[in-house]
Amino acid sequence: WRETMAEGAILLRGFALPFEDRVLPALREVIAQAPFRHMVTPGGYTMSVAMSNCGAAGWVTDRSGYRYGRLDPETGRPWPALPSAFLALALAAATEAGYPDFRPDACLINRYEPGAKLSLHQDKDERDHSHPIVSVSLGLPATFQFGGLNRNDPVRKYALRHGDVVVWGGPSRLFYHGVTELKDGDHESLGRVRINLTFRGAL
Ligand code: MD3
Ligand code: FE
Repeated sequence: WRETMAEGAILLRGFALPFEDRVLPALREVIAQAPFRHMVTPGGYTMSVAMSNCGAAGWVTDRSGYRYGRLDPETGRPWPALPSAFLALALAAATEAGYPDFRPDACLINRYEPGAKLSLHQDKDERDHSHPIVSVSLGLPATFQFGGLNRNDPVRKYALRHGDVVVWGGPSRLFYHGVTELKDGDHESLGRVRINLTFRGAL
């Protein structure tokens, strides 16, 4: 159940399953306070993935660029706090992968409906790239792809399923990655969506 995808990238199959009873209700509470929205890229495209955030800071994009901010631009209020169930899951996964000191302050929540995708990109809006990133997949399965440090490096594909967790640190932290168009399906607890929680040390 523990697989190395690349140097520093560890896939923990099903690691989130024991946390699901606490994580799913907490997710619903966060979304009630900070609803999913389709953000616009600096290039003017509306993203097919709907997003929200919790934690001290949230990742946002609009015509002026990508950044982390303490306020939800839709409501003008601070992002909801990181639920204790989210924090417990992120810390347990990071510890399992060899990062016992991980202290996430931002959790991006991505919602994929059938057809939604995330093009190949790097995560580099965080201040300190020495922190790992912990990613939790929930709901419908997705095809995740990742390459290397250059956009044209060859990509490898992985199926990420409900409950899978990936911890990205070290050399893999800045690898290009993305998610191919979500296929339709029906997940027993989440329905026709995939949710991804991405925990980061952003500030
Ligand atoms: C590899 N999200 O929000 S999570 C993102 O499934 C993002 O929603 C995807 O990429 C999703 O930025 C992928 C897995 C992931 C997250 C961060 C990474 C893979 C990564 C950072 C470096 C390398
Ligand atoms: Fe990313």
